[in-house]
Amino acid sequence: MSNLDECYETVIELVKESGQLIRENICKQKNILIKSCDVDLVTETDRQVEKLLIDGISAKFPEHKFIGEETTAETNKKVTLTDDPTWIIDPVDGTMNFVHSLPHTCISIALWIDKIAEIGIVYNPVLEQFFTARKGKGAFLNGKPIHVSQETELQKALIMNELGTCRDPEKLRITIDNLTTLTPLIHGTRSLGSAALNMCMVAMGGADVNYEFGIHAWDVAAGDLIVREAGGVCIDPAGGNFDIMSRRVLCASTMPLAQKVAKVLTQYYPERD
Ligand code: LIP
Repeated sequence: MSNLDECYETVIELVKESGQLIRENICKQKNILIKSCDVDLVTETDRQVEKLLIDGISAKFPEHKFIGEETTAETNKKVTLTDDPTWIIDPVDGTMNFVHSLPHTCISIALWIDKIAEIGIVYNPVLEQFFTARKGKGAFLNGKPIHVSQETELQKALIMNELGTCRDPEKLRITIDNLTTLTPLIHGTRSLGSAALNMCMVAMGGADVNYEFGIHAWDVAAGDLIVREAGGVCIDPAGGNFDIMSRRVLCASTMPLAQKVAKVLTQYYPERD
């Protein structure tokens, strides 16, 4: 078994174990803490899941590095992605949904080596949606291959997007302006409240585009690989190359459709991770 195979087998078991924590707690009373603003929340479960994943991986791969949403928030450390094997973790993506017991919430974890995505996993343990991808080996939902739609036309596109956590007036204005601009041009917009799940909807062909300004590396690190291994594309919302640290993402079923969306978007540039 290669080292990557061992990494994959190990993280699959840890994600399944972590999913149990989310399933057991989503309908319980929660101890909710506020982070950067009063809609940027964290719960004990977020922290427990992240600790379970980091402790489990470190036990087998002590030299591996981690970028975790909650560890980053607690230590207030600047996020740095090196060439080292690095696990990029959002322990509960869709925390607001989890707080409200809305079952669109997931664990998102990816392994990047030399700044290249090798493993991507997004698991919604409430609805039992287990999305997986390994570089060059395709993308799967519950073990079955998934593929993006073949949509290239804006007017036939279903687009995932989010208002996001940030309540910065300029960001809100741009977000709403973009929805106002896009809505007459497309089939419609949808929001699951989780960037990782939004990206997986594109990967499985249930939506044609997902874009968002203000997300973090941990929200998109796994979704990027899952979309690309499902035959889609992941780029910067202005049309250039995807930059995981830029806090900007646009993924789509096809490059022509991605570029058509990029052309109509008003851009927003958050402070980088
Ligand atoms: C969420 C993202 C979502 C964004 C939310 C929030 P979290 O991540 O997945 O795309 O719109 O504001 O950041 O905080 O639930 O892990």
